[in-house]
Amino acid sequence: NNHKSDSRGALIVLEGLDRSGKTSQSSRLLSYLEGLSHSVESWRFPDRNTGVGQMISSYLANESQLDDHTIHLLFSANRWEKRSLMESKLRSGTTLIVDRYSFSGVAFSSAKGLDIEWCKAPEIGLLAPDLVLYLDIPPEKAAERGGYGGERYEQLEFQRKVAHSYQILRDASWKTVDAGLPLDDVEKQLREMVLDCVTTCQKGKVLSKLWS
Ligand code: 2DT
Repeated sequence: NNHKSDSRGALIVLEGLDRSGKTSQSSRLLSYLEGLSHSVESWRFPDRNTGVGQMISSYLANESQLDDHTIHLLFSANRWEKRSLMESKLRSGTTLIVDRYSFSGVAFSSAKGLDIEWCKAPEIGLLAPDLVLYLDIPPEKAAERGGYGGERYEQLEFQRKVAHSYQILRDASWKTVDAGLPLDDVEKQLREMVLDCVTTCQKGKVLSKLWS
């Protein structure tokens, strides 16, 4: 029996401003780990496929208006509705590469002026990532990259505030990569960090909860 009971997949989160390259790097990391025959899935939040996700999606498209607290709680609910599936995937050995998580929730809502502790509260008890990868890019540089889409939040002035919120949220456990570098260079750095984390979780590492 080569499976220790506590062997599991890794919960790996990518965070960063819009246009920092999270989505490109998520798919590259997925291919990389698949190539090494790891069981791996790529997830993203918001997950727009659920009922809650559809409400979020129409808010982001400016097709509906919601109070800042309300939308914050919907983003959080959207993670809670995936929590048990997330845990069972991880325990069955599947690594999850997640494009945005609770940190986006707190960074974006607190950038609007909501109290940061209030923003963190509904995230308490969600699974804590094993690794947070922060794709670091100055808001001005991100804005130069082929333009934002038309969604709410995709404006330089607001992204500056989000960058500031991320700075407050970041702790020593986060791994920061210079996302202004060419995609291949960023990927190379991320591969190493991710593989390291996957190996640690395979050997058995306690699955913990936010915020810890
Ligand atoms: P994408 O462009 O990555 O789909 O994100 N957001 C995201 C929040 O405000 N709170 C959250 O909890 C999450 C996960 C960031 C859509 C936008 O939604 C924002 C950008």
